Amino acid sequence: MRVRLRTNAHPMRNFNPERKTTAGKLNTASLPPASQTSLRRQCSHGAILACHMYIELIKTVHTATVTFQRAITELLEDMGLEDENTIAVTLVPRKGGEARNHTPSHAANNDYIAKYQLATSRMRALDNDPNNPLGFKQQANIHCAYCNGAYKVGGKELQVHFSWLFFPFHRWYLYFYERILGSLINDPTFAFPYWNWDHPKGICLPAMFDHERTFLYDEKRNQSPRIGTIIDLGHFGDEVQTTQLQMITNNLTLMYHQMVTNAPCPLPFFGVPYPLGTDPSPGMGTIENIPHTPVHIWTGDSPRQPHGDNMGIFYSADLDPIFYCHHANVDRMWNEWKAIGGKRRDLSHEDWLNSGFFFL
Ligand SMILES: [Cu+2]
Repeated sequence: MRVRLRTNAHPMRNFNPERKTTAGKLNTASLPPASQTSLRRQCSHGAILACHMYIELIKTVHTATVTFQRAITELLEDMGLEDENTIAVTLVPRKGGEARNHTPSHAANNDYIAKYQLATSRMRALDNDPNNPLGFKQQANIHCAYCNGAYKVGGKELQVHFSWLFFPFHRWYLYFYERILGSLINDPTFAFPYWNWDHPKGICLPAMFDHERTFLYDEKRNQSPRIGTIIDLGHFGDEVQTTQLQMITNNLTLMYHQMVTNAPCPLPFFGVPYPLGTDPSPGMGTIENIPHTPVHIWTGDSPRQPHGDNMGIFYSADLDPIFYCHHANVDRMWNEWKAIGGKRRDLSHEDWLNSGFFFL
């Protein structure tokens, strides 16, 4: 099946257009210059301000009641947000389709997790026929094919990372995957949870993926950052020794810069243009670079696997079910970014709009 961007569409996540944003409150002028490396090492007053602004930005768009963790409580208190225990996303049905409510993974209930486990187990069972295109491994192969040189255009590798193809390719990829899961449990409303790593409450490895011998668990995953470890959204291999509170602060600061200061208009956010037949990998957008890539590296099993399998390298990333939960949140950033306002809107270039991908 081939899909084209122009077919109107972003069926996966349409956020309620009536929702209010806090765009008017943002004051980028008061922030220090965006230096990701220095921000990771220190927490200035400006960084705290950026965190606060990012919290302001996201707290208008979530609903879910969750349990506070200690460090998170401290941070929220520090920011005067200690009563803020409801976050959420409101979704509207796509045209002619059923509503799909995407839940942050930390707020998913047991019934939902059981459903997700069941759908994934059935998808894994389809691997009994290695040629079944709906099977877990064949689905993973789709992503592998688009980033490990399976397709060539004009003699050049076709690559869906490191350019403006990153967001649209992954959105369509998740869209079909989600529909397959839903069809396997006869629930057309089934929707991925999203790993809410940009919020203090979702900042650890989601618990539903960390139960050994279940269908959402993956053996090839880094064993040290498991439940309770706060993710480092700037992780490129080095362990950062710091407090939990500092790590959360760093993360939210990075998010603020990648969503707001470093991406005031479309190209810095989506990535460098990649027209047909030109060299692949011209350059990443802000979110693809950080935190998308660090989350992959942080989750992959680099201590035990030579290439950081599964999540830490393209050919195997999708063999870890958490890939989809991670990318559901990456995809969410696309909508969140546009909701900030200003010049933040979709690209209008013909080359981008006419991009197409095959999924079967
Ligand atoms: Cu990815």
